[in-house]
Amino acid sequence: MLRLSSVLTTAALVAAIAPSAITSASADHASSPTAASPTAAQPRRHAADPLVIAHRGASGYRPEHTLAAYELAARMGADFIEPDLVSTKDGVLVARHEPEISETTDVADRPEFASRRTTKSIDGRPVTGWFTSDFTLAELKSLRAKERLPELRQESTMWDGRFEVPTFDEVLELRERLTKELGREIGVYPETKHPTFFDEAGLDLEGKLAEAIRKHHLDRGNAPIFIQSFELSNLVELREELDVKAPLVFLVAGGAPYDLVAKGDSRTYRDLIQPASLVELSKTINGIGPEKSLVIPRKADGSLGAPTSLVSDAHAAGLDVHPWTFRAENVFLPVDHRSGAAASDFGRAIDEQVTFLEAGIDGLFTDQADVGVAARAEFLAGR
Ligand SMILES: [Ca+2]
Ligand SMILES: [Ca+2]
Repeated sequence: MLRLSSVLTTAALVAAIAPSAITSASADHASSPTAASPTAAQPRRHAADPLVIAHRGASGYRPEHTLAAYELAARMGADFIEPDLVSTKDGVLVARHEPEISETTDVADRPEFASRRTTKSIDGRPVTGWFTSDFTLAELKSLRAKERLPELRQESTMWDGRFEVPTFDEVLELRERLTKELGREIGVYPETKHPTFFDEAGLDLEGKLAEAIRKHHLDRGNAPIFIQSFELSNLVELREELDVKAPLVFLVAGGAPYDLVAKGDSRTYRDLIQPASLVELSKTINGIGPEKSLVIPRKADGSLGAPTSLVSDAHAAGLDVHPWTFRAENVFLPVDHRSGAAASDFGRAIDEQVTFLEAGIDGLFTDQADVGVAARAEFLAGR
């Protein structure tokens, strides 16, 4: 049966959650009008221990978005593995951080693909390189992954040239195998990358994603999955048009979602995380994934500051908060958490993460799953 909401265009639905449409900003999710909406998100599954989400796999130790990186993260104790999803030319979802793949594969060294180098506009910016949308799956499978940050993560370069670009299906099969073997649920946290770019290329991500998670029995509100996006329209599309039941997470950074920019909608991420907007968003989404400085900013001197109201604002709207990205190397840490002389040396990352966990976050994205697991254990022991 066609749902009433599905006859609305995505644009109309996104417009419907404009701040001007908000009539109630009640902090009490259970009694707010949003809770009665047929499209309201499920009550927040709180009280559970915070989640350790392996950002691009154990990407601090292995080339990112490889089955080896995901598997190592699960064995280190991560609850979720995080594939970023892009499309091949023949419409297969594969795991890469960007459509452009010269940073994370050996494509630039392959003479047979030299002529594929080109420039495309991604989110309004020109990008030059090789794009998954110009390669069939068979062609992509002939490439090998490499470490994205070789100077910072020299040990990981030992694995260059050894792993394929995995399909989303292969990631979901790995999840099932590891769940059985480890005797605990390994969740999957797929991100749709640049949905507007792929729509314009005629390679829709959302239908394929919905199909894959249904095939793998993950399209339930309580399934071990979160679907994330920096764009808003495609989350609305997943919920309203594709009737996806799996939890949805809206990623938040600086600037503005590109789907809104492309439509001439002037709202920024900052507008969208105001308390009233979060309540309205909770009709569609189950959580937010903010850049971590939106939860605890750094002071002018680069040291860690005091928490903002974002966690309590999101919790008041019934939304989980999963900030990113926690990395152990000094170069990524607040200056008062650094240790050792080199940018690549590990600093006091456990302390940083415990401080964020004490601020009430519901999970964290980390490149070093073992560090996240240690921080969570310390936090839980002290709670
Ligand atoms: Ca991601
Ligand atoms: Ca789409």
